[in-house]
Amino acid sequence: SNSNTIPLPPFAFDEYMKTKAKSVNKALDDAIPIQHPIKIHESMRYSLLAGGKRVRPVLCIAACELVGGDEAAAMPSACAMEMIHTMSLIHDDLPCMDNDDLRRGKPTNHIKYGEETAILAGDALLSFSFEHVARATKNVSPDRMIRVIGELGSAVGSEGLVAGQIVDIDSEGKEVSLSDLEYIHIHKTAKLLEAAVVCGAIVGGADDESVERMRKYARCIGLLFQVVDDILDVTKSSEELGKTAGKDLATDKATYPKLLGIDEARKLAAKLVEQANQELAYFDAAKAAPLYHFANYIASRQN
Ligand code: GRG
Repeated sequence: SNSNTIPLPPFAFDEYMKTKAKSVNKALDDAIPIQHPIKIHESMRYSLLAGGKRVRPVLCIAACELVGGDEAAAMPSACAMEMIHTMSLIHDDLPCMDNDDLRRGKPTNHIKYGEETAILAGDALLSFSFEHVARATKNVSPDRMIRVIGELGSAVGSEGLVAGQIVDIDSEGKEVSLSDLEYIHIHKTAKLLEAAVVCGAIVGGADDESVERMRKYARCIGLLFQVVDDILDVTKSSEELGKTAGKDLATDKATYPKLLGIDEARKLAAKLVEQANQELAYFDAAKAAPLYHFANYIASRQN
């Protein structure tokens, strides 16, 4: 699905991801120390430090650096993105939602700590994400900080992740159209990626045009993430099962390959990479290298 019209600028992306993820992990570890009451802080840290890819925080930092800001300015916002992402996973795994026992290769939060603690750990992570952005961000104007808080709130709430989740839950067992599917993914996945990129740009000092370009870029890669996920679901399970129809086609969950066919789904993925690249064309290519590579990384991941 890698049909970029623009050749990727040379850039050591794997190295970049590794280095940035490492400093994010350190900042997350420092942000939430174990303190009284021990149980809730342990539970928050258990899921937060369970080894995700750190896509959202690294995107936040990359957006900040693209417009001339430094890593330190973006780090509290970057951490907030991962706190919110983690809390959404904790709640998504609960028995009343997806009822999952495993996440990132480990028992889910409620399996390890019990449902009451898992719900509270999610709530505490969400609340702390805002507190952390407000208290720990240095050398960014109050005006920009207020915009960041607004972006965060709308990414999470009833026009963001929560909207995506409720529509997803309500569509279970029903016929889902392409536009329903897009709505779910835009809200469940793209909104937080968008907030990560936009908040990074804002704290980095971006002008309005740059912020909006990056917002569009983020929407494309957010949707791309899910289209690729759906394609992998089919191709992986057909390999595993040695069949033409993968597990995805056997369940009643709506996916892009199911609604469009695998070839059209691949074309859509290619189109989204191209659109993302078009938004980046506004910026200096060398400076935007991390974001070009991000789009390519999301498009071409194999699992
Ligand atoms: C936000 C208040 C509030 C409640 C939660 C449960 C819920 C509402 C929303 C569900 C959100 C959800 C689970 C979206 C899916 C997001 C997604 C694409 C997860 C996979 O992300 P990766 O691949 O995972 O970045 P890692 O483990 O690498 O971090």
